[in-house]
Amino acid sequence: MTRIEIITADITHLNVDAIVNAANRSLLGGGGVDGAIHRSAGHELLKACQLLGGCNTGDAKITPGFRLPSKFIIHTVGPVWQGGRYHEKGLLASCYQQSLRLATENGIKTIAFPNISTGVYGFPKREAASIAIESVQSYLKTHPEIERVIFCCFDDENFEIYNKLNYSTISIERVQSEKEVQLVADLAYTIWNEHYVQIIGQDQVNYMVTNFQSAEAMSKQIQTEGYEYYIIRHLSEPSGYISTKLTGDELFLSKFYVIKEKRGTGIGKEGLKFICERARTLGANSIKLTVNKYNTNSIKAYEKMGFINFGSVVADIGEGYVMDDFVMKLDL
Ligand code: AR6
Repeated sequence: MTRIEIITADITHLNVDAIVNAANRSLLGGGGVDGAIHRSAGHELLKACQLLGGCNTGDAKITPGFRLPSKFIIHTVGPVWQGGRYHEKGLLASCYQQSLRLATENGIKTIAFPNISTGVYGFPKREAASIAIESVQSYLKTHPEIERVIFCCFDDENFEIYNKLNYSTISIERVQSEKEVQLVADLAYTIWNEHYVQIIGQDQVNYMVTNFQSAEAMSKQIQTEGYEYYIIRHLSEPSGYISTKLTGDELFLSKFYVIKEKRGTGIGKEGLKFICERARTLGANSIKLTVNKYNTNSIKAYEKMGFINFGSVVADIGEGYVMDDFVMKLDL
C-alpha cells in the first residue's frame, strides 16, 4: 500500500491524527508554519507549550491539537542551515525520526509534515526533501503501525522537488531468492484479481494465477524455461513485476504489471526504459508481447510506449480456457 503522499496545502487544514510543526527551540511560536499553527490552534497551545521547557534541535515534543482538525501537534526543531558543516543533515533526519517515534508512542496512524527548515532556516530544498523522504521511508519499513505520511508542501517548488524525488525512488531488481519469487507471486495475485476479473472472469483468473503465476510455476519458468523475472519497487514497496525471455533476436515481454495504486508514479516509463536496455544488452532488436484483445487500457498504454499491433493469436491454455491476444511489437 502507498503510505507516502505528497500534496500542496495549508497544513493547519489537514484532518490527520497529527501535524508536525517546524518550531524553534523555545516552542513559544514564531513565523512561517509555526505562526500559522499557533494562530489556528488558539491560545491554549501556547499555554501547553510553555510547560514543555523548550526543545533541542533535532528533537520533538507533542501537544494536543486544540482547535485544529488534527488531534495532535508534534513540535520539532529543525536545524538552521549554516553551510552543511554543523551536522545539519543529521539533525534534520533526526526531526523526522523523533517525530515518527512520538507518533508511534501516541498511537498516531496518519501524520503530515511540512518542509521542515526550508523556510526561515534556509536549508536547501532539494537536500531537505531527499532527507525527509529517506528518513520517513526507512522508518516505515519497520513500523507498519503508521498508515499514512503526508508531505504537505506549501510552495510549488517544494511540491515539484518532492514529486521528482519520489519518481526517482523506483528500483527494478532481478528476482533471485525464493523469498523474492514469493513476493512476485503475491503481487501477481493482487494484480490479476484487481485488473483481470472484469476482462476474463474470476474462474480464469484463479486458473491463471494457480497455474502460471504461483511461486512454484514461476520458479520453474526461471530455472528451466529461460525466463527472467524482475521486481519493481516504488519507495521500497513491491509495486509491480516484469518477466522476459529472449528468443533469437527478439525479447518476449511476458509480463509487465503494476498494482493499481502505484499507477501514475512513473513506473510504466521507468519499466519500459529498463526493458529496452535489457533487450539491447542481450542483443535483441525488438520487443514482442501479447495482450488480451479486451484489455483496452493496456493496449492503449503499450501504443503510447510505441508498440504497434502485429497480428493476433488464439491460444488454448488448457481446461477449456482460451486466450485471445493481440501481438504487439516495438522495434529498437
Ligand atoms: N502549511 C504548510 N506549510 C507552510 C505553512 C502552512 N500554513 N506556512 C509555511 N509553510 P518555516 P523553518 C512552509 O519558515 O524553515 C518559525 O518562525 C514554508 O513554505 O515555517 O523550519 C519558527 O518559529 C516552508 O516550506 O520553518 C522558527 O523560528 C516550510 O513551511 C523558524 O520559523 C518551513 O518554513 C523555523 O524555520
